[in-house]
Amino acid sequence: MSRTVITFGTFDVFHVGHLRMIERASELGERLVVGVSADELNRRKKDRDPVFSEAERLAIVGALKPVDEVFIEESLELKRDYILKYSADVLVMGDDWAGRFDEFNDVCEVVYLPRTPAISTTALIEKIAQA
Ligand code: C2G
Repeated sequence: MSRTVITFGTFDVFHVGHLRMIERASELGERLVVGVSADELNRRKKDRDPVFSEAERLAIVGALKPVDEVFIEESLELKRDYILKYSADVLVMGDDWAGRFDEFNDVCEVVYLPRTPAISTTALIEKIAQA
């Protein structure tokens, strides 16, 4: 049976940690759907504007080979609706969110994958600012 995987993220200043997460998520099924955080959601989560707009981040993630479908994630509270809307069998999140989405175990499998060490959007922004 074909399995749909769903994952979420901001994917701002796209880097290899993002890519590895998407590649590993896609290996858990046949179809990968990615929710890209809205600019407004990012402001609420991280207290800053993303470097790239939601339209740009959506275009970058949507162009990746392992990604079948992208959409804008408007709110963290809508996760259950998104899982059901895209008929996801597996929810994949980075382990920085470990345990936070276990409540969706009733509608799909919830998997937390380890983050790639030593790389982050925040660290990249700081490195570029200092260059
Ligand atoms: N990631 C990773 N390794 C890194 C950095 C990020 O594996 N070094 C993963 C994160 O764990 C996440 C994805 O890449 O699964 C996207 O990362 P972010 O853009 O930082 O995602 P975040 O803002 O945490 O958004 O609904 C929840 C969110 O929208 C998650």
